Amino acid sequence: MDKNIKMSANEAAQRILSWSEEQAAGTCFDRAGKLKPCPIGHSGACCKNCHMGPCRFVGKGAEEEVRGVCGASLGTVAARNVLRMIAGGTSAHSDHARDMVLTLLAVAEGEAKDFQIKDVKKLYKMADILGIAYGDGKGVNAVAKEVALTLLEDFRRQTGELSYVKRAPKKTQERWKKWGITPRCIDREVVETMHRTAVGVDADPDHLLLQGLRTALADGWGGCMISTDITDVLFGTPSPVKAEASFGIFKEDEVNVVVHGHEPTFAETLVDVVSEPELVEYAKSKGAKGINLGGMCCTANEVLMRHGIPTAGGFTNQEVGILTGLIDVMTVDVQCIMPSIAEISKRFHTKIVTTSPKAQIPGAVHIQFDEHNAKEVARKIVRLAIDNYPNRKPAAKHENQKFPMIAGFSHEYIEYMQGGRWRASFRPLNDAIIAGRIRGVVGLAGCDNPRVTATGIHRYIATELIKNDVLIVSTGCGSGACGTAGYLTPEMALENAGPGLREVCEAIGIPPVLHLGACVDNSRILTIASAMAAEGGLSDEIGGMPAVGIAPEWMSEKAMAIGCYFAASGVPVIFGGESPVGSSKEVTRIMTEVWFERFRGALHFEPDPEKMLAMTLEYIDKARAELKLKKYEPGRFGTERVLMDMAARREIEKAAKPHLGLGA
Ligand code: NFS
Repeated sequence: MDKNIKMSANEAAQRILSWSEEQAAGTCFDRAGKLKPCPIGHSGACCKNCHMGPCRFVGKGAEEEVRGVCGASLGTVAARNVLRMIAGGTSAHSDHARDMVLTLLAVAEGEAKDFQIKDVKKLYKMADILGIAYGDGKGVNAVAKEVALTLLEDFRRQTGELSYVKRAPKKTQERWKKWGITPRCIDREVVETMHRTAVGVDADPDHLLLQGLRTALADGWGGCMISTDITDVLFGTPSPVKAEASFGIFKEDEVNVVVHGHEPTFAETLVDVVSEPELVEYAKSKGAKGINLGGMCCTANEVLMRHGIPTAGGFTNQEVGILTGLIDVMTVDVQCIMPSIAEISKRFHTKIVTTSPKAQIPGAVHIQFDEHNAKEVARKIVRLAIDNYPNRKPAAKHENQKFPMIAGFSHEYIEYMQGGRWRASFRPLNDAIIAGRIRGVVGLAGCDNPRVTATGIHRYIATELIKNDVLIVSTGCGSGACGTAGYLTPEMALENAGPGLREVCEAIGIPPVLHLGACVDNSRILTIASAMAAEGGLSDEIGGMPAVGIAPEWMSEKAMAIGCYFAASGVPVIFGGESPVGSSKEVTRIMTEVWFERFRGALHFEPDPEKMLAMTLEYIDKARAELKLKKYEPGRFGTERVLMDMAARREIEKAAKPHLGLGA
């Protein structure tokens, strides 16, 4: 068997990678083969927070006897390393969120003419939460301005609490208070984390890790949630859309523009301009039939969720996409962009365009995007792509494989789909769990990773969980992995789901894996879990729900921040791969047993996919037993309220204009 077979579980990627080997075009898979991770740093046993080191904690008894030059123990060092990852991840999500707040402010002040507020209802919902008055002749922009200014405080407030903390169930908030981890704001928590992990400051692993959780909560209930909300307000709250995924989305006879990175604003502008008749005519003048927009990673998820723009998948697909030779321009903004794409693109005609003032890549063209002149910049980049279309080189590897998919499951839509516009609630979901029709819920998230068979563990976990009647909500590259495998269709439920989950999916017309959006949209899982707690019948806090978070192929610091905010919120989380704190038994115990005792969440690291699955089901079944729910038995359900089917929902809404959505 070709060794590339092991690189990616995506068959089209395998074919392209086999071809690329002949061309000796290095990809992350080749580099992962050549660069073995340092086993000392990989398990958290290396400290480089000052220049007396790096100090490496190796040998027998390292945990008990070995000390760094400053006297720090292995537990201190392993905990500090985790904290710095959390701070890095929180910074990434939250800096993105800050830009969203500033864009909302610019729109409200009439300074970003190419954007408007699309979801006024959601803006008012935010205003309600933030205690901002609206109506009574107060204009939408005035409300938006106040919302933006209030949320800016969440970055710089020195005392008090993050605004969105109050969205969590009361009991969850009480746990945070008790352990002193309620975040004050975003920037202060990140700065304090960097301070406390500097040489000679906080040395108590448990005390350090509590600050890690506080910072992670600032990420989840701050950066991520703010980002999701404002993106919905500016560009529309998602509802289900049909789209396609994998490398076949690139068209041979059209100009292909690909958006890659994380920020939605520039990509939204591209969505607007690519259909402008003048640009389409210009593309035709160069021999193309039209302009085709596609995406990669989380920028892709943003425009997929709202417009059905097709995706070529997640992190490990970015270089592979370029190897198709069909991408005329790839725009990149921030995060998860391999600098190597500029190098690999030189073999073809592809132009890489960096658009953020924060990120430039040697070998790429830099055309800076600014929300004040958004469309102008977008048109310039599309013209660049059109001019580049005739330069395509024959030596490349085209692929036709693509799968249909359904995306666009916002919190709001999930509520709507369970009862229509007038009876929207989480009751039917809770009832289905109570009755054992749905055994539990798993958030399948995080990166895909060239250190394993990329996307393969996501697929395995998704397949096995739905067989076991576990409903999956997915985000980020987890969604990409499922989408490029054809798992995001309702048919997937018919073919693979257990009998209870299948019945629920058929009744509502949904896939068994619900695509919730980008990684920042993990915040949608927090709001869904809070709504389930408020609905009653299950746990009255996020902790104790038959729910687990899994990031089977994680690699980014952002994933660490996410895993920790779920753990602090009450969700047991399982990450794949070797543990980054594996060298310290003490830190491992705190992150699993101690956190579970205090918050009912935990963060485990488990490289074996089968064990990951077994742990997940065990957590779910234990939670069911503690909630005194019916013991899960495949195909045998208790009684509960009937889920609304599409016909019943339409009946209720005859008089009202139905919400845009799947089949509605
Ligand atoms: Ni999340 Fe999205 Fe993917 Fe990992 Fe990177 S793209 S923000 S970090 S690699 S899931």
